[in-house]
Amino acid sequence: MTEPFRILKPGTILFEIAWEVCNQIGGIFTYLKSKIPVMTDTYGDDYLLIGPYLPDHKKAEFRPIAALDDSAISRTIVKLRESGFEVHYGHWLLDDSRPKVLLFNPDIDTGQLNTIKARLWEKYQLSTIQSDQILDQVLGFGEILRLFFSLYTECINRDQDVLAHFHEWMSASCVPELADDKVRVATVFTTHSTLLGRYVAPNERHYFSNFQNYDWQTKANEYGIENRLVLERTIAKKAQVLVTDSEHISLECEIFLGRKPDQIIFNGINKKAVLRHEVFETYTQHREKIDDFVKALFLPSYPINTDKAVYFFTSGRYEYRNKGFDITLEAMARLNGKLMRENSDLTIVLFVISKRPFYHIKSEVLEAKQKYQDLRKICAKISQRLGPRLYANVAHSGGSKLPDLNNLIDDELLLTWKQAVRDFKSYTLPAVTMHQLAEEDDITRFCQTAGLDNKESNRVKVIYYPDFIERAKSLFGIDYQEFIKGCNLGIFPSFYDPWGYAPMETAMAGTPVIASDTSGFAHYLSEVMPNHQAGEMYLLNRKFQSDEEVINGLQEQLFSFAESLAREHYIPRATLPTYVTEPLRWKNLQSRYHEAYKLAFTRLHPDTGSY
Ligand code: 1S3
Repeated sequence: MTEPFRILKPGTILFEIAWEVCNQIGGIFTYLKSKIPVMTDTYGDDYLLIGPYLPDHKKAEFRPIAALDDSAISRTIVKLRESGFEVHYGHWLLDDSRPKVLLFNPDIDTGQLNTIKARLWEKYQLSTIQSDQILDQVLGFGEILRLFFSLYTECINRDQDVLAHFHEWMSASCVPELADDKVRVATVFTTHSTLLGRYVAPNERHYFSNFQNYDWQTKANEYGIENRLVLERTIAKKAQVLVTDSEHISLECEIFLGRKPDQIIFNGINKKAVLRHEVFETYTQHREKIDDFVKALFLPSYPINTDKAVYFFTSGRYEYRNKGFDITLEAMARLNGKLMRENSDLTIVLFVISKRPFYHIKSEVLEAKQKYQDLRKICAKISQRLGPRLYANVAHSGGSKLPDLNNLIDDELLLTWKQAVRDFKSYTLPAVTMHQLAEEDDITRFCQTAGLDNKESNRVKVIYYPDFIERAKSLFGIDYQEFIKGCNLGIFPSFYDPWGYAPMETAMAGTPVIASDTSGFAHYLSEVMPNHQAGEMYLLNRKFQSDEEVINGLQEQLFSFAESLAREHYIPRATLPTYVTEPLRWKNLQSRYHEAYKLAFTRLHPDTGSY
């Protein structure tokens, strides 16, 4: 048997730490989920993840390990628990692997928190007098991590190496002290965005022309995030190795964080991109499920022909402007106006998928789904009963003419049918938002004011789905990956999206994509495939165009896409060539991390030479 490929010395323990471990929020969750299978294949039980234990954690995805053994991890957990910290140890239940995870409750004792704050002020002039719940949790989580690594390195052999790979500032507040206290842990800090970028970009029109001239302190003050930024800068400076995922964020690191990243490592994918013959098959299969839901929602109010409808979608973390939801909605509203004026018979359904706080799925939506299913059952029953009668009639009459089907239905069946049709009918407009939101947001407000309210005459219908699409609880009966395969186009005109997993996943799934030139993925594409000749990839120039120009351009693009799709029978699908997709597979990106990890160990032990 050949040894599995390892990029670290045998016995090295590798921890990956992120706020999104067992906690889906945005792209870092996708990053971890897609990377984990390769990591567990390579390192097995020497690979562990650490995240925060939060009240609304998806308990279903975490299976605790009941009995602790005599391992270093178990002994460290016991010590942490004895010190009063809440530590959960178990497996993260993902589709393809079951990595071990540690979850720390970040809500720690106030007295303890104050001691940490005083220490951080003394050591790093990090002022946290003006704190908030998130920052307190970040510091609490960091403190448990600091203690964890200090204790853990005392429990293992002196010659055993430990590497801690942190993602984003929220998971990494312990990094400066780990370095200064000389804890035997090599640290790699990957920043997937910068705090200042996330705050400033959506609010400043000429962000991409101006960001290189910003003074980080002035901007941080302006946006009220100085304490967080000082923390982020200290982490970036003290980590042994700093990594980021795109050229743009690398520049932000230099300007806002005061350190040029050691490496730019693109984000990867786990599975191969779908092949050409698969894309049509999977499209039809998943499209049917989406069709069923669209019929259930709209048919009670008015007729809709799903055979001719065009399905667009956009998705991502709820950052209205950063993810380009504002641009997508505005372009769709204008497109709706144009199609109405032209009396077009096109129907476009726009799905907006972004997790928001909600109470429950709206009862009218669940009812519509139930009634549609009831109606389908009754139709099946009628056809079952009618079949033999029709056959008998044809056999009897010699089949010279079709009988009046009404005469073949008995009263009981007719009554059931009429009742079901009556129940199915609705006199209100189909809902725009599928769930009862905890509060209105920019998406619902925009739809209301722009008349995207699903009335019959609208040519653009909207289905706002404020939750992650997961098979077990999704209204479509499929998961997100299947859902995107059943749509016609993904629209991602993001303004600030450092890498952009959503457009990448869509392209890999074989669905055409409109992506903005501000995302790292689109930038990568433009470099390796300058003419986008091999697929339905459309690049939107956002960096240096005004919103008005972008909206107009997008509206035209959407119009011509929808029109040609409705007119021609050909359904465009995108397949990216392997020279584009293969470099993005995690198994091929691993060697880049190898370099980063080696560098971290070399810097941790400068006197022993290179790793
Ligand atoms: C970030 O997650 P987000 O969706 O908040 O990290 C992702 C992974 O690197 C990246 O794809 C995305 O652009 C960032 O925004």
